[in-house]
Amino acid sequence: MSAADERFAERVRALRPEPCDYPADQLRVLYDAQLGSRHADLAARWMQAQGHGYYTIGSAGHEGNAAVAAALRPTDPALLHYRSGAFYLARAEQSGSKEGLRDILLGVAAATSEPIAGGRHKVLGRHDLAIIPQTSTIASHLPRAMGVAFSLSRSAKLGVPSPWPADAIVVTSFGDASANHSTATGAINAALHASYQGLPMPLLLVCEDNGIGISVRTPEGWIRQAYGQRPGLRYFDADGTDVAAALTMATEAATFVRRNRRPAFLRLRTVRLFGHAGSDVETAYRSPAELAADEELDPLLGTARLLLGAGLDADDVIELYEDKRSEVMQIAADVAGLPQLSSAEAVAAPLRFPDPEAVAESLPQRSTTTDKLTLSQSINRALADVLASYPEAMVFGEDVGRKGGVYGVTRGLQKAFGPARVFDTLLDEQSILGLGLGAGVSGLLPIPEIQYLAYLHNAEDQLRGEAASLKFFSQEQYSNPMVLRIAGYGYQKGFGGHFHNDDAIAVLRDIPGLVIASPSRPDDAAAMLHACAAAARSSGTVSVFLEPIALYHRRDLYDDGDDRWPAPYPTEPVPIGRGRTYGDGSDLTLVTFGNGLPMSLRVAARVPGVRVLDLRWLAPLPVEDLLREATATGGVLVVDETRRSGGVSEGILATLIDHGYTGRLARVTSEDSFVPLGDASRQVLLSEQTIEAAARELLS
Ligand SMILES: Cc1ncc(C[n+]2csc(CCOP(=O)(O)OP(=O)(O)O)c2C)c(N)n1
Ligand SMILES: [Mg+2]
Repeated sequence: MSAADERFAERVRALRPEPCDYPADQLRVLYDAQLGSRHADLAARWMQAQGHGYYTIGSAGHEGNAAVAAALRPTDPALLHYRSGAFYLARAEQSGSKEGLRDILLGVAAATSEPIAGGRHKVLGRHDLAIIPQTSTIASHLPRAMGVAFSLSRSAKLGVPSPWPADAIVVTSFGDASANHSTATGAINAALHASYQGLPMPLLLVCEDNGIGISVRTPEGWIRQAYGQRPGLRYFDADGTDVAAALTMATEAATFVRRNRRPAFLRLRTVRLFGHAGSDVETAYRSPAELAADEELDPLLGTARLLLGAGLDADDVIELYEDKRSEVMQIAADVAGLPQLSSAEAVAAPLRFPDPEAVAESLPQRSTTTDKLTLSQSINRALADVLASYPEAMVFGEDVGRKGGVYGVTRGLQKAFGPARVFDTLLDEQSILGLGLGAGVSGLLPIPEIQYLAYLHNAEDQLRGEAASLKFFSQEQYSNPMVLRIAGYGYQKGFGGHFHNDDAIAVLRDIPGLVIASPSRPDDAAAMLHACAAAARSSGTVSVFLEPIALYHRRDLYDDGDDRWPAPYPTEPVPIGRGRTYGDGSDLTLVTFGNGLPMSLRVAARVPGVRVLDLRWLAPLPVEDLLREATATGGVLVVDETRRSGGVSEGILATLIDHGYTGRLARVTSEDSFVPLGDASRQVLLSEQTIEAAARELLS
């Protein structure tokens, strides 16, 4: 028995019994989850000391959150704070699982047998408990929680099967410091914005308020000040150190949300015991008096008091504590040293690109037309095909509904498919993506739009940290299929400046497993959009579909008015990761994509011996096509409209070199600059003249 355990026993003996409305049996169940969580925290530190534990952020002091689980149904989707360990155990017990404690300790041991992340992280999640794993980015799970709450009724409205019961509510928990994060405030705002318009938003927000974030105090009363009087947000306050009071309040809050399908905010007052994490020396920033005051409010003592009030004696209460300690330490000893992931392939297995056959089998019905279409018209038609073929598909974003998109790409879709499937959102990219993430885990196929590439960046974590990592942290038990359309790249004439001509795609290219489509031609664009939608549907793939704004309405290719850019709607699919070759010039290959394609085609028409490879996909790169076309001519000029540093060309050069290409090699790119307004943009964007000069030089 450790000193901490002895102190606990001493304190239990000194407690005064307290009566409550709950019977001893029910209290014992909650106490069991709380004890399990506490001892798992202690065991994690022991495991770390033995060299077999890798995570010591615990739930001690927060165990009142077991009452939140008890107030809900085990089928209510949950997205949890990292201190919601007792919630996890209470829910496991509710579902009849005996494995809750083992799950948590397997996570601490980074064991491959851990049921959700398979050793990739210590997360609270399990598919059969309806707990979607969280990442460690503060509040980043809240936009998805809002999206799941939105999708609950939307899937029913669309007649699409949902993994969640129709009367479920969504619970999400987070800390008091996290409540200030723009991701949290944005998600809560989006939930209220939807609810204000009468849309169902059954979302229970649980703020586990321990008054501190690592070492920074949350001002006393701040959570109530920030959320207590928010119109449209019912506020509940519960003492998480008294599990009976917490259960009563959490039940009231959950009932409110379930009945009214409206959001509620539950502040659960907690304390933080044992510091922020095992490595945290909290005496450096908290006084002894402060620490002692928190210890007095230990929720385990709170429950012990109630158990005494319900007729147990102190020895019983201490025995339960001791029995749980033995049980947990036995499991800790069992799991310590279990195998961890032992190859890069095993680690990255959930990140692989979709299987081409599965994609080919899931393609939407292609409509037919012999008309020549612009890029914008072709994407519009492809979206219509996807919406017509997949009842679970939804197109949404800023201005995509009534207006039909800033550039008319979604024109007519809302009219054809109704406002439940094609709709405008509020102006918040983080929430747009969060809505997509929630829809994706709810049986829907979200096709969100970000209006301009420059505006992806303020919401990018939702794509990188959340969307792209979900399969990784859940071994593909959860996936969030999504096709994210983004209008981007430069060369818009008459409308410019950096923000409407952004070409920063480095932030996309390094996201593992993310498919990046970069169509240039109208026919390719439609077939590629179909492929992305089919990959989402068949394999839960997240794709980014980059649309070159400057080519949306383009008509000419070689000469003014030649009408050679519009193309008939495609009749053949375009496989993911395959490029397209133009011409059979035998002296030089121009490797390009996006706006680089029409420029390169024009250069090829003037310079003899040149062929052009349009990569079409920036991830996965069409390596096979690239190597074939490079060796066919023995000369490569990479034509890259993005910036020289961090741009696409770096990846293409590296790929060629990695694969042993030794022929002539050069690149032309845009400058390392933001794009200025007006004619000055020509000073920094890659030009056709530059391409031609570099091509001739390589040929000479
Ligand atoms: C976006 C982000 N910034 C910083 C961190 C580092 N960090 C981890 S926990 C934490 C404090 C969170 O405090 P609070 O929300 O009150 O939760 P508590 O740990 O007190 O339960 C910080 C700053 C992070 N994980 N994510
Ligand atoms: Mg806190």
